[in-house]
Parts: sequence; structure tokens; C-alpha cells
Amino acid sequence: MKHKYFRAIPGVLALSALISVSGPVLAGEGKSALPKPPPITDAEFAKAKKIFFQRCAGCHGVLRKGATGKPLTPDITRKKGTDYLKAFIGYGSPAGMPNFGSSGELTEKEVDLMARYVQHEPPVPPEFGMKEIKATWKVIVPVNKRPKKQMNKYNLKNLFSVTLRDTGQVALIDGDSKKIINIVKTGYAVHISRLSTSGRYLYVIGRDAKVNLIDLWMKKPDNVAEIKVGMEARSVETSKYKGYEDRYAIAGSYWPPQYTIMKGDTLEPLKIVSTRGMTVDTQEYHPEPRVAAIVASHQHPEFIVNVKETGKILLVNYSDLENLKVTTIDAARYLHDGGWDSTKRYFLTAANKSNKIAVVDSKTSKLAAMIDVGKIPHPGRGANFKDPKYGPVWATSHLGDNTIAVIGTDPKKHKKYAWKVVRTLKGAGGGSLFIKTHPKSTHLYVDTPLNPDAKNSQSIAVFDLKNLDKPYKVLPIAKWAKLGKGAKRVVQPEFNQKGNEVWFSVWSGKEQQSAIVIVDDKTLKLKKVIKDKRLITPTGKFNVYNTMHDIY
Ligand code: DHE
Repeated sequence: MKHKYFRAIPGVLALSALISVSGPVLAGEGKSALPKPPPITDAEFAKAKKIFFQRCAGCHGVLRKGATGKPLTPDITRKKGTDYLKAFIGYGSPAGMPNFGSSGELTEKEVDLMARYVQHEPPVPPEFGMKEIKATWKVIVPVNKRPKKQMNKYNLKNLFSVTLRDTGQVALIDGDSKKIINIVKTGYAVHISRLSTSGRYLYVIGRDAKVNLIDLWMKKPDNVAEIKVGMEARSVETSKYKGYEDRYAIAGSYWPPQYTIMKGDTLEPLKIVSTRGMTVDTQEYHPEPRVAAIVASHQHPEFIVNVKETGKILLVNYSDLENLKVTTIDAARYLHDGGWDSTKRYFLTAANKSNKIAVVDSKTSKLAAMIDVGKIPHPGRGANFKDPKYGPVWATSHLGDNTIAVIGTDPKKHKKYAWKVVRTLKGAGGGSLFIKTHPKSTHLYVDTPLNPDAKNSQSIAVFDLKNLDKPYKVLPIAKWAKLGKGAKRVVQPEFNQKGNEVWFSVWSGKEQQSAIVIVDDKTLKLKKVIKDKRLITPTGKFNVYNTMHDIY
């Protein structure tokens, strides 16, 4: 049986359709003591492969070796059997597995299909080197045909790039008027947006590893270049060190496991580096060490690259791409997301399945600390504020429990508390993904979009930074949006440039209505609901100024 790996995925068809891979035949099948996999037709296999890529591969890995999610290789899944797997996929778990069935995201038939599919051997997708990457590269507007100055009247610093997850688009929203400026076609199931140092160029990465470069100076900001750096990706960043502003972009891929350095204004691919190698602890070979978060150093001309499955943090020096210097820091598995402390010297990042936060000193290029926190930390970029007792701190919430770990970040003036959990706040529940504050705010916002209880997934917990012993307040964000049916998960707080408004996505299914809810940070009252039929499945929101300057 032959299957074409990404055959049914929009935007990936052209290249992947050329390369077919072996179908779901387990080595030694028949001789093995394991139960046989349940039957699946070719058409079902193709459909399940698409669903797996869209919904499951991010946590469980393309090869299903596990990371944020458990390993799902046939030696494990066949022992569990179809009924057990169906229950798990259908109802989820408090530790972060979404309830795909009861939320309506998958039909009963699809839940059954996925339970059977994961008992078959995962198909291995093809490699994607320079030849394949170059073949996807398009400069839509050459540099010399682009504006020489800003050609629109928008306050670009307060523009928001909003992920429209299931339509493969971003909505550019004017933060002042709250009006949509443009809906830009990007990669499939878009993940994040990042800004160039100058704030002119916006980079968007899709789950299909397509990078879009949007020029905000155009009369109507739009794509000026695009490229695909692999089959699956989550991260993109730009060079921020003095003298290298707007010079390079980097995108990290999940498949193939590699990172690609490109020219900042055209996305011309310059260098691809594989991340395959040995794990940090057991020192065994891993075939799929995916690139998770990437940040740009302010101390050296370096990108800081999290390699998830090997648990290594790479400091990739871009000052000489031909003689590439990479410092490898041993951290822990499985590295995921993270952000800077308020001084932008220390990078704090989650080794999520190790329940640790790793701290990198970007000045000395060394590991500063490994800190034990709660279950599966998931900070996004985290939140920096001044604790009344412990001085400057950075905080993360967790996918696997209801706590918020507050970590001291000032080894100079508050040495005693540096790199220690100084407080553990109790939030609304597990299933938290993002946490946010702003230097001008006295509030800390914590979402819980993956909590199985709608009461939690549809609201936000707010802590008072002046009195952290006080219990949190609950803001009924989804209720304020006044939408019809839907999961209405409230996700990812993001501040405006001034730091006096905070924006939330109310995220429902593709066929349902979603919205963005804006809250006045001082009064914690509803300020505005943005509803528009084009706002389909909004999730991440990236304010230009705050993203340019790493303010969170
Ligand atoms: Fe994300 C950041 C990976 C699911 C919304 N997500 C990140 C980063 C990684 C990542 C590696 C850090 C990028 C960086 O900083 O360079 N995300 C993954 C996954 O592997 C995972 C768990 C499963 C998957 O299949 O993709 C996953 N992420 C989701 C979602 O389901 C979310 C909630 C909705 C969506 O749009 O898909 C989601 N991820 C986000 C957002 C950020 C993010 C909004 C950026 C947060 C920020 O403030 O920087």
C-alpha cells in the first residue's frame, strides 16, 4: 500500500505529492506479539493523516515519539486498543489533551478513525533541503519596487497581527480604530507573527512551514515575499543585534527538524542546519528533534534556538554564516516556549515535560539555572513584573496544574531570590497556555483555554500585582462577546502599545462565530468586542510595538 504523506493538505501538495512513502505496514507485522492494528482503508488513512497533521502532530510528533503529548507509537497504542483511545481522544484529559469529541472539533466517526489510525505505523514524510526550499521561494514585490517611506496613515506601532488559525490568514487590525486593515493570506494553520527590529516587516509562520513577509509600509500592508522551509513549523524570528537590524530572519521547522536562516527583506534562504542528534540526558540519537521557540539575542549577534526533543538550547551566531559558530547549552527535554526577563539578558524557557524552566544568560552564553516548577509549564513568552517583596520577577502558568510560578530574575540586587520560585499563585485550573502583563499595568492575566470545564476555558483569571495574596478575579470574556454556539476558548492576552488595553481571542470552530474582546486594564471592564465575519478562529495576537521590543 502506498500513501502520499501530505497529499490532502492545502499548500503542501505541490512538492509532497511528488514523493510517496510506504504505507501503514509495521515491520515484523504478523510475527509480533502485539495485537494486529484494526482495519483502515486507503481513503480513511489519507483522511486520518491529514487530521493527525492538523490536530495531533504538534504535541505528539510526526513520528509519534511524544513530546508535550504522550508517545503514540504502535507498540504502545495497539496495547491500549481502540475503545481506550477513543475515550481519550473524545474526552481529553486534565493534563492538557484536548477533548476533541465532546468539544465538537471531531465527529464521533473521526474519533473512531483516529483511534484506529494511531495503531498503524506512522508514515515518514520526505526531507526538505535547499533545492526544495528554493523552489518554493517567491519575491512578490522586489526590494527596489517597495515604498521608500510609510505610505499609509496608520499608527503602525499599535497595529495587531491576529492569527486566523483555520483559514491560513492573518488579520491586520488597527489598534487605535479597532478596524481590520487587511486580511492577508499566509501559511496553513498560521502559528505566530514576529516583527523586524525597525517594525517595518512582519513575519508570519504557518504550520505548513510557509513564511510570509508582510511590508507594513505599503498603502495596504500585504505580502512581499514567501517561502516554505519544510513541511511543518512553529517559529520565526529576526536579527536584533546592533548593526544587524532587519538583516536576517530565521525559521525553525518541526519537519524536517532543522532551522533556516534567510535574508530579512527577501526571505532568500542562506543556510539550513539540521538539529538531529543526541538527547541531553540519555545521550541517544533522536531522529526528530524539532525546533520550538526562537528568540533574538540583544547581547550578541545570535539566535537562541530551542531544540525540543534533545533538550538543547543553541546559540547560533549569525555574524559569519560560512563559519557558523553554535554554542550548545544542555538544558532538559522537552523545550517549548519562553521569553526574556525585563533586562533582556536572561532567556527563560520551558522544558515542559521535565517540569522545569531553563535560564540562559545570553551575555555569558551559559546556562544560569534550571528551576523546578509545576506540571508542564507553558509561559508563551511569560510575564515580567516587580514583585512588592522579591523585586523583578518573571512568571509562567502551566498546562498540567492550576499554579503560576513566580521566579526571581535579579541576581544583582535580589541575589537571594534569583532563579528561585519565590511565589506559587493558585489560578483557575490546568490547561493554561498564556500569561501576560505590561510595564504600565498592575494586573496579571492568566488564560485556561484547554481546561475541560467551560467555566474556566471561557474566562480569564486576573491577579492584582500590588497584592498577590488576594484571590484572582474572574472576567467572563466569552460571555461578554455574546456569541452563539461554540467552544469559545478564551486565549492569549495581548496588550496594546500604551499598555492600557488588553485583547483576548474568543476562539470557536471554523463554522462558528468568534470574536476579539478588549478589556480596559485599569477598570477591568469591557471596552469593545470586535466581531466580523472574516475573524474566523482568531488565536494569537501580536502588537507591533510590544513584539518589536519584547515587552511582556
Ligand atoms: Fe503554539 C507559540 C508550538 C498549539 C497558539 N507554539 C508557540 C511556540 C511553539 C509552539 C514552539 C513558540 C514560538 C516562538 O516563540 O518562537 N503550539 C505549538 C505546538 O507544538 C502545539 C502544542 C501543538 C500544535 O499542533 O501546534 C501548539 N499553539 C497551539 C494552539 O493550539 C494554539 C493555542 C492556537 C493556534 O493558533 O494554533 C497556539 N502558540 C500559540 C501562540 C503562540 C504560540 C498564540 C505565541 C505566543 C506568544 O505570546 O508569543
